Amino acid sequence: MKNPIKITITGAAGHIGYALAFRVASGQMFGPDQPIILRLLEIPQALSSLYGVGMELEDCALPLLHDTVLTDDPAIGFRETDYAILIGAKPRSKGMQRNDLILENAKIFAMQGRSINEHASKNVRVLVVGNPANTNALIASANATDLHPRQFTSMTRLDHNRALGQLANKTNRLVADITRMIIWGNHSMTQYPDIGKCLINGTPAYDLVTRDWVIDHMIPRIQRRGAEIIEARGLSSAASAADAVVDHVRNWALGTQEGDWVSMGVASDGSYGISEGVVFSFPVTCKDGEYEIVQGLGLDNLDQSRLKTSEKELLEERAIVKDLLPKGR
Ligand code: NAX
Repeated sequence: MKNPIKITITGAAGHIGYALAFRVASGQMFGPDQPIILRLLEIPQALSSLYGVGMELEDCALPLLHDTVLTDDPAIGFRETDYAILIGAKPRSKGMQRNDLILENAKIFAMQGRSINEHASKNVRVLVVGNPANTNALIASANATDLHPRQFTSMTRLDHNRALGQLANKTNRLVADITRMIIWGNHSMTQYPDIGKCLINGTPAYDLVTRDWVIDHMIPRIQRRGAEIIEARGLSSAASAADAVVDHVRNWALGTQEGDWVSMGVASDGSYGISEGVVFSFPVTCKDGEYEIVQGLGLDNLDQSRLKTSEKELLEERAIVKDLLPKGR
């Protein structure tokens, strides 16, 4: 029997956390032979609800779930953890400006970065989901001064999966037939869903759909998909977000398929002219718990201007939180 993997989920009593915990504990993230210890972290006001999640996990009698820790103390929540999935964040309240929301959340992620640095496994892998996810990942990473920025990523896999769904639907093919989707940039309205390199059973996607459809329908629909779901359900995406978390971490830990890649928000190393350090979504391949940004993809002027627009937004976000970034990060 393998040693259990410790996985921390913050905001575990929230909508995404609730959808995620059961999937992780049932083996969907790391496979059917990998025991799991869950460390579920919440704020004090949500502890009662978290205890309910704990009871339900117990009632599932999941054979892979070796232990569940329920806490509002980050030192306990992150203790020796191998994977930290940071979902818990402050929602926008009425009248709150975007900059205030970024700053409020920045404080949470700065504190969590320091706590992860102090308490987690030195090989911890961190996925930030709570918005603004890219900049929160930057803040957490910058405050985890003994850890490498490559240990911190942010989630654009939901956008990636949304784009796969749209393209499969439009071309009447299966999602499994499509490879090489890309989401570039920020998890926000400036993200760039790029099907320019996509293959559908080996055929370039642009042989099967028109540019007008991509520019006028697909891209704006993915950029606004979150709002479309809120309008329909009265609630934000939760099951699909949890599904994307499972995909992101599984690929990071266990690898991507030969000949394909996935989208992840990672610290830019200057690839494609993006400023170093900002957490930007790139196409990446993964192997043995490490990712590599896919290099050498051709970008036309329109592609480049879309990347620059998203980079500009991320640089503005970084400027807003600069006081929470230790010098040089
Ligand atoms: P909920 O409001 O349902 O849940 C958030 C939970 O986090 C709450 O239970 C709250 O008590 C907890 N929390 C708040 N501060 C915390 C802290 N400091 N430590 C631990 N727990 C804390 O939101 P939910 O729908 O689950 O969404 C969570 C976050 O994911 C939001 O920021 C949301 O914007 C973001 N999303 C990011 C996505 C992405 O692709 N990156 C997509 C889905 C989602 O919109």
